Amino acid sequence: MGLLNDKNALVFGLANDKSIAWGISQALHREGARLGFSYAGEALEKRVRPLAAKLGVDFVEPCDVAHDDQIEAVAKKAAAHFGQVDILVHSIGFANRDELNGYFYNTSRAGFHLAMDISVYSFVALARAFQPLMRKGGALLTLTYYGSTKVTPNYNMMGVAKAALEAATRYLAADFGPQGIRVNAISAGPIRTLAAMGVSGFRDLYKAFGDIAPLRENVTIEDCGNAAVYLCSELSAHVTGEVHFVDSGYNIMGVPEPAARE
Ligand code: NAD
Ligand code: 0WE
Repeated sequence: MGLLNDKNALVFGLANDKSIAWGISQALHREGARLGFSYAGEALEKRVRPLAAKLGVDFVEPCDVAHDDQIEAVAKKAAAHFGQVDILVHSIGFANRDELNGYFYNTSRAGFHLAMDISVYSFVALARAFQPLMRKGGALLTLTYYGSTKVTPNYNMMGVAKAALEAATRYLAADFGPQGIRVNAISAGPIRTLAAMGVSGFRDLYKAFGDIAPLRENVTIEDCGNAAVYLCSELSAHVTGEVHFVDSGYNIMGVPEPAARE
């Protein structure tokens, strides 16, 4: 018996087998959920289709979340395919590369808008579009990062966007609560995904994390998957509006242990 038997789950943000969305998809599948995937655009289809095949997923639809009509279209297709949706996973974040370097005050107006649109508004828009398909016991889940509350060099505009995403999680939780639908976020430690690669300073940050975190280990997409099972199943009934850290305890540290600094 899986923890998610008879549940339909839609996952947004799958790019490849390194994606946090892939770790989450595998865990939801393991627990018996029926899955659907949505990917950003044409270029990713050839990566996402083989992953879908591995889990027997036959709902694979494009959706660039920058466009309301594409969000509407995927919701309509999901209604026809699944009838009802129990779980929606939002694993999407984007800022222009220019916005992830140097001084935060150099963030352009257009860059600010883009990062907020793709990384924050899309969660709100998806929640609204899928609300008619969701039922009591449903769950919405998004992915955030510690740079939302503590300054992380170069994370810049994404930190501001994640702060807004965490606030949006709380407001959505209040909106959806009366319908018995919960809304939570996983705050994951640094993971070597497509979105993290080539980011300046990521290597050093990734290494330092494993030295400083209480558990002295980096986190994996499988860890995120297991936390997602908890947050999307009855195991977390009455937990909503939360930011749940999957970070080896990194966020509790004020100052690194002397031994970890060597
Ligand atoms: P990833 O590159 O595998 O996933 C990011 C996804 O966002 C991709 O699938 C990409 O196609 C999608 N995306 C970007 N623009 C889009 C658009 N306009 N429409 C639809 N989809 C779009 O990287 P990831 O690290 O798995 O990122 C997933 C989430 O996890 C993001 O919200 C990220 O901020 C968050 N996160 C990542 C880390 C990390 O260290 N990797 C840590 C904490 C949180
Ligand atoms: O949220 C993220 C990734 C965010 C991200 C990354 C990119 C790189 C490529 C958003 N947009 C883009 N746009 C691109 O063109 N993480 C939590 C991973 C991450 O990214 C960082 C980090 C960490 C950690 C960027 C700077 C500093 C630390």
